[in-house]
Amino acid sequence: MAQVGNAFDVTTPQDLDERFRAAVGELSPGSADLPDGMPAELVRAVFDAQLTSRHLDLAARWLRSFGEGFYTIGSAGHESNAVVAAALRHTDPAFLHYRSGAFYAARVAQGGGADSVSDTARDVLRGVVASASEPIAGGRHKVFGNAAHHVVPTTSTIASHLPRAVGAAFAIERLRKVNGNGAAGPPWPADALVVCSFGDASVNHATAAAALNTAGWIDHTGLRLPLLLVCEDNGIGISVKSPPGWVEATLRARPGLKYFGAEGDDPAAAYAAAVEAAGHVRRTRRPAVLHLRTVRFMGHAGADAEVAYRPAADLDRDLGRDPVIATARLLVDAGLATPEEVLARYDEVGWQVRKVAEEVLGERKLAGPAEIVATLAPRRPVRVARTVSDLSGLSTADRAAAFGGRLPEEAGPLTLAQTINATLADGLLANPRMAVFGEDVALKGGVYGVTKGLRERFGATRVFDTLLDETSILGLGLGAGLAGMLPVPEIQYLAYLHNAEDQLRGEAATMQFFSGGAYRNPMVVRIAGLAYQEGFGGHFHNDNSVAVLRDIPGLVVAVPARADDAAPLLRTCLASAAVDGSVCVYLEPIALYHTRDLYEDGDNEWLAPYLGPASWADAHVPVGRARVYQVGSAEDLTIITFGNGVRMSLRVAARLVEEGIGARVVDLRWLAPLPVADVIRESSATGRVLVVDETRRSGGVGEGVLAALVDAGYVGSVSRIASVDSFVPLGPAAREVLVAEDAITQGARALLAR
Ligand SMILES: Cc1ncc(C[n+]2csc(CCOP(=O)(O)OP(=O)(O)O)c2C)c(N)n1
Ligand SMILES: [Mg+2]
Repeated sequence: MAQVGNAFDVTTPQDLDERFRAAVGELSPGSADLPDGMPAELVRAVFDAQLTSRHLDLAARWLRSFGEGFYTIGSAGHESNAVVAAALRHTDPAFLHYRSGAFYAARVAQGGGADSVSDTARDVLRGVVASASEPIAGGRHKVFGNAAHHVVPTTSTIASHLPRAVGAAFAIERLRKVNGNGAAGPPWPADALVVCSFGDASVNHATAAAALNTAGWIDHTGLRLPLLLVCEDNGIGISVKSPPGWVEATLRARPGLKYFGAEGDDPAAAYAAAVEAAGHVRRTRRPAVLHLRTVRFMGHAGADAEVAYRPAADLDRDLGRDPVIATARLLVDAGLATPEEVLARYDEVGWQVRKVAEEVLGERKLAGPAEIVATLAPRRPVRVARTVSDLSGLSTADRAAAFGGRLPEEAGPLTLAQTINATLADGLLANPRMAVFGEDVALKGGVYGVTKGLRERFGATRVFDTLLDETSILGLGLGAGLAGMLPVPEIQYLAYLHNAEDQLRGEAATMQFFSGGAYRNPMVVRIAGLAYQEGFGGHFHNDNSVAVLRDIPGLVVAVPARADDAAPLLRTCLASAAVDGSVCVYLEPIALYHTRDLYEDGDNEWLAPYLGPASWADAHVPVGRARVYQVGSAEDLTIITFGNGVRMSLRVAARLVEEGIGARVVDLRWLAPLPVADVIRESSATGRVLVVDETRRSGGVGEGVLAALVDAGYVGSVSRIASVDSFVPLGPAAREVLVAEDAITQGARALLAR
């Protein structure tokens, strides 16, 4: 053990091991009473979980030492979190911090398997060695996750799991009401609570601040939220100390959150605090935070030399607060075990863990891209189509009631906005677990009236206004989807997606990938976006950038340009979310919401009648299928576009016909996955392609179309009209940067003149 004076300059696995043996050896057996409510069995179970976790950390370092382990962030010093698991039920969904290893071990033991030490070790070490047999992520990441134990995997992005945990707690309460409609129960019992752990530095993250605020806000409105937040406070985030007292001050200051505190090196008191906190949450269905003070051993991760930034005295002090030694002391003080028996158990667990480490290190790793992406976003288009066609049975009487006596198919031609409204209503009617929510969607019915009347017809449980925070809106969707709802959150403007984007990218899109499909977040995120609003808004209401959505693996992005596509595309998204757990973005072109005309004023050509359920099967549009308009001979030119570009291109194509030029206009309809087969076929049909892309030249949709053509070996001519790499300015200047009809016309002529 390296020593400076009587302090350590770095804590190694050997230090921890030697220190444990020495400290236990010095204990003298006693006959003290166990604290009230803490039976001997429970202390033993907590101790076993702590030992398992400690030895897993040591094993991870051992595996790393010869290149067979790929993850060394450990739980050593945090093992007091085992008492939190002990205070909860096996069926309480848990979203865990990466140092909640002892919680995980205790949870596995609660599951009642024959050998919980080996079972835990196998789960965790398969993650460490990236084994394809790892039970939840299949070697895609080292996570704590196991559906059989109701542990939902979390990502490494600090605090990003908190909004989802809020959403899951919200949904558990919401589903109690929905179940009154006869729907199946949620995956968790109705009296479950959600537990979510995180570190002390994480408290400061915007995402954590959002979740803590949202939990308090929900409570303040009188709604119930059975959420137990657990801050595992080791006083430091990598190398940056949390200012003394800050974490407690900020957690205590949160309106709506009841604060409980506990010291990790006092297992009896920590357990009592956890029981009290959990009891409060379960009984009152109101959120609470348990501030569990821990220590951190062996640095942040394997390669972290703490000595560079932590005074030796700090490390020494932490070693005096080892939670595993504290539980050993409790056992010995109470006469439940002699020091020798404690050490014997320590070694026995150590051998079991090491044995599993040796077993798993040679296991097969993921092989090849196909296996790796197999769990990313599985799609079953036939089932999706069948789900849509099954809706033909929707009762006319129910629909008449839901639509206030006037069915939308009898209302004459509708706008894009009216069609989306009617489709959402039919969706809400068809699926009692579907919920529509966001800023201003309920009482007001949306900034553009798209959700008008839905709250009146379906009630505030199904259609509701949220607080103004996009991170929390998406988080509610993530948690609600996990809990078995079909969430349809709205992001009011595309520009405001960006500050919350990680909830889509890091959380939603990764869930099936990191959980082998055991957990899914079916979700259809409606986003109002794209440019060309006449006389309104500037950049933030006319954002024309979707680059941030285009490269998220597995994400579905639909853009309906007109009413008769809006309904089938939305139904497909809803069905795909329900059937395959797809994460879908339904991007609504604001400028086309209320557009009525196509070629000339009053022609009403941009409207379309709404089709009743009997026609939905025929009208079904699978994910990734484009729409083709043949204009004139349709032989001279292929225009590939989407959104506002469809209307502009159709207008241009109509004028080109007068010049004797026949064009086919391809509406991509899906920006992800791109309808590559349709694009190639329609491009090859004319050999001349004009990409009309209202998003930016850099990172815009057009880049993807051009790349698809090149990849497919397309050999014809091709050119691109795209918007300028700029933010969209206010007023008429917007036209200077956006794709305009003149530019499309010139682009077409230039292409034909080549
Ligand atoms: C959003 C984000 N930023 C940065 C990181 C890199 N990082 C990983 S752990 C960590 C410190 C976290 O400290 P704390 O919340 O106290 O947890 P601890 O590791 O101490 O248990 C940082 C900065 C990250 N994972 N996510
Ligand atoms: Mg910390």
